[in-house]
Formats: sequence, structure tokens, C-alpha cells
Amino acid sequence: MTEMPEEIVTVSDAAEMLGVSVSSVKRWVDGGVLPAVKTSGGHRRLRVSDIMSLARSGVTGGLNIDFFRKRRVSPLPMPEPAAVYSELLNLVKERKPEELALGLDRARQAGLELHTMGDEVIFPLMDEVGKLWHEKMLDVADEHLATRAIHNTLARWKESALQASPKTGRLAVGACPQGDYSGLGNFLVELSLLERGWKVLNLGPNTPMDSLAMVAREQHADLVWLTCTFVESEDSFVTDLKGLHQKLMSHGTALFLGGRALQGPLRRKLTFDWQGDTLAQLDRALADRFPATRETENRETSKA
Ligand code: B12
Repeated sequence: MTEMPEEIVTVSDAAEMLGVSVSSVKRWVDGGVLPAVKTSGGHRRLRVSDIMSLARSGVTGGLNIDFFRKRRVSPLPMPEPAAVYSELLNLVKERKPEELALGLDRARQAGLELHTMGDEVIFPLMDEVGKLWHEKMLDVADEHLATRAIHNTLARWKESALQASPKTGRLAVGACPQGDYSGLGNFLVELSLLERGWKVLNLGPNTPMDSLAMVAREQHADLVWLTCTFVESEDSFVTDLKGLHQKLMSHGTALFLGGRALQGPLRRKLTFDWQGDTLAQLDRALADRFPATRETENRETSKA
């Protein structure tokens, strides 16, 4: 993405950039909150830099990421994931969850992809939070506040993904296995699919594999994914997984596995169609195994 050049835009462009109604923009202009000039014909025109300042001031709900994605420009200079990580870690240490959420939004608005946010910002951030908690440098309250702030941010990104993405007509059903109560990794997988235009049913934590297979069969899912952060009993996990894979194969549904519990000797006993450790790998696997159909491509081109 390139940086947005200094530009003058109409009220409706400004409304789209901010994800608000045209009347809200007019109200801010008329109330002096947002500077504007009037053309000789009496139409309001706004500077992009003034719109950015208003978005950053917190008066609005931020910038509408999809507006910038569609135009393939970044509203802010692209930040380094490592710098975002350090900034956000300080906010966790300072116990400022709301600013943590804003920091995540800012990094995405500046153009960091979802997989970069997950693999290079949120994953190392929570890894460090876990270590500091273990060393008693942070309280469990700080881990809870950070997890909730990230979860709430992902929920907002989900809303915008649901409204924005062209739909592929494909369905994915996913969950964490029984006894696994983790949340963020699984939510990030759901979002990765939604942002690629998939329809998603995420059954969430602690889901028996039989229930996952039942929903996948009933809904004719193209893909089932399992996010495994904690495996209670390796033996029953391996047996249940084999059963799940067999059922899915008989219906032509692919099984994708991921999550940090699938390491070491356990990994060699697993049955699956694809297994990966990062969201970047997942993105590539989805693109390879489920290429955009002609119908999707046409829709994407006509929207660009
Ligand atoms: C927060 C946390 C918790 C919270 C979870 C809250 C919640 N609702 O999510 C609570 C307090 C509940 C918890 C409990 C436990 N936890 Co805990 N927890 C963590 C912590 C600190 C952060 C986890 C997190 O959110 N990370 C951020 C997300 C985004 O990372 P992620 O899930 O790994 O996902 C990334 C990748 O793995 C990948 N990915 C994930 N899923 C998938 C799926 C696919 C298909 C693909 C391709 C990729 C992919 O993409 C993501 C982005 O890169 C980690 C520390 C750490 N190092 O991660 C420990 C950690 C996960 N916990 C651990 C343990 C041991 C436990 C407990 C067993 C502790 C106990 N003795 O009770 C329990 C288990 C509870 C249970 N039954 O589920 C271990 C897991 C060890 C392992 N499996 O290797 C960790 C790693 C800590 C450690 N170093 O020992 N935990």
C-alpha cells in the first residue's frame, strides 16, 4: 500500500472514510468540529488530513479500514510490527486496556494485515504477558484485561468483515476441542476466513468432535478447522480426531488443524488434510486449496 496523498474530498467520501452517515459529517462541519471549505456552488469540501485528525481524536469511531483497502492506500505510515508490539506491551504494563484496543485499531488502519497483527503482534504480546505473569511481574488481572481488550477489538473487526467482504459462498465450521477454553487464536482463524469472504460457524471453546462433525455434515461445510491450544488427553484426542477426519472425508470436507498444543510427538500421530502454525500459513493454504472462483473474482473486480 502507498501513503494517501494530501487530497480534498466530498462530504460523502469523508462519511465513507469515517464509516458514518453524511449527515454526521455535515453536522461536524457546521459545528466547527471538522474544518471544510465551500465551493462556489455551495458544496462542502474536506481535507483528508483533517479527517484523519478527527478520527485520531476519538470523536468518531476511528477510520473505516475498508475504504482504504478498496483504494489500496494506507491512511497512516505503515508501522513495524515489532514497534507496535512494544507500544502495546507498555500499555498492558500500564494497565490501559482501552488504549491497547485503540493501538490495535491504529495498526490495522495503517495497513498491517490481519495475519501480521495475529502472528507478529498479538501472539508475541500474549506470550510475553504469560511470561511476565509467570514471573509475577504482572497480575492475572492484567492478562484478563489484555485478553478482553483484544477480544473486543477482534469482535469489532468481525463486524466490519461481515459488512465488507465479497462472499465466496463457501462455509467453514470450526472450534476448539473438548477441555480447551482458549479464545483469541480461534477468533483470529474465524476472522481470517471472514475477511476472505467465507461464511463461518465458530462453535468456540470446549466442543466435542462429534458435535463439530454433525454441524459440518448438516450445513454441507467445505472446511472444518480445529484450534488446539490445550489437549486434555492425547490418546482420546488422537482417536477422536481420526473419527472426525474419516467422517469429513466421506462428505468431501477438508480438515485444517492449528494451535500451539500440536507440537512434539503428538504432531506425528495426527490425521488431517492440512496443518499449520501461523495465520500467514493459513492464508496461503486457503488461497492454494480454495482459489477464488470466477464469480468471486468478477465481484471483486467490479467493486475495485
Ligand atoms: C491467556 C492464556 C490463558 C487464558 C485463556 C483465556 C482465553 N479466553 O483465551 C486462561 C487463563 C483460561 C488459560 C488457561 C490455561 N492455560 Co493458558 N495461556 C494463556 C496465554 C498467556 C496467552 C494465550 C493467548 O491468548 N495467546 C494469543 C493467541 C493469539 O495465540 P495462539 O492462540 O497461540 O494463536 C496463534 C498461533 O498459535 C496460531 N494459531 C492458533 N490457532 C490456530 C489454528 C490454525 C488452523 C492455524 C493455522 C494457526 C493457529 O495463530 C495465532 C496467531 O499467531 C498463553 C501464553 C502463550 N505463550 O501464548 C498461555 C498458554 C496457552 N496456556 C497454557 C496452559 C498450560 C494453560 C492451562 C493448562 C494452565 C493450567 N494449568 O490450568 C490452562 C488450560 C485451560 C484450558 N483448559 O483451556 C500453555 C499451553 C502449553 C501448550 N499447549 O503448549 C501456554 C502456552 C503457557 C505456557 N507457556 O505454558 N490460559
